[in-house]
Amino acid sequence: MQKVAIIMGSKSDLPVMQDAIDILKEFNIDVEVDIVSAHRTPEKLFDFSKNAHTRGINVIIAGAGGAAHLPGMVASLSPLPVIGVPVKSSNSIDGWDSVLSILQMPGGVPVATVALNGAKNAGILAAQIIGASNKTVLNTIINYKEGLKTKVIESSKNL
Ligand code: RP5
Repeated sequence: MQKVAIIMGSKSDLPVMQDAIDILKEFNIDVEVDIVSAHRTPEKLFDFSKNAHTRGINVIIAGAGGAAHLPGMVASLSPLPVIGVPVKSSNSIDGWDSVLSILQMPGGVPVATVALNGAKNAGILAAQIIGASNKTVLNTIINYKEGLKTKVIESSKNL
């Protein structure tokens, strides 16, 4: 069973990160959810990042706000693909701080950064990464995209 770990810097990120949990559950992909703070629990961050791939995790989604170091630090320690979700949090000036903290990674340490509060897309991207080597998940994504197309076509009929 393929598994995605969804971590966030604070419980206050959960309302945003819930979108990633929901879409992955809709896709029948196993998720594990935890709070891991780069600044407040650095030892937990280290343990999580060093061991995630040995525990059957395939993709990591990491969300944080403000001085959002969590996704980048996880990516520096883990061999797994890391998707970063910039969160517009209470300590974020306008969201740009979170976006740029996650986006502007140095060469060699990629973080696939989604839009501000874009946890749903993070979940879909995680599923697509798994779907590249899993036919069942790939078919789920194909059906999901067909559904998006159908919705647009239907909505244009009702104008
Ligand atoms: C970040 O600080 C967290 O990811 C969160 O987005 C933000 C605020 O955290 P709390 O003060 O609400 O715990 O590290």
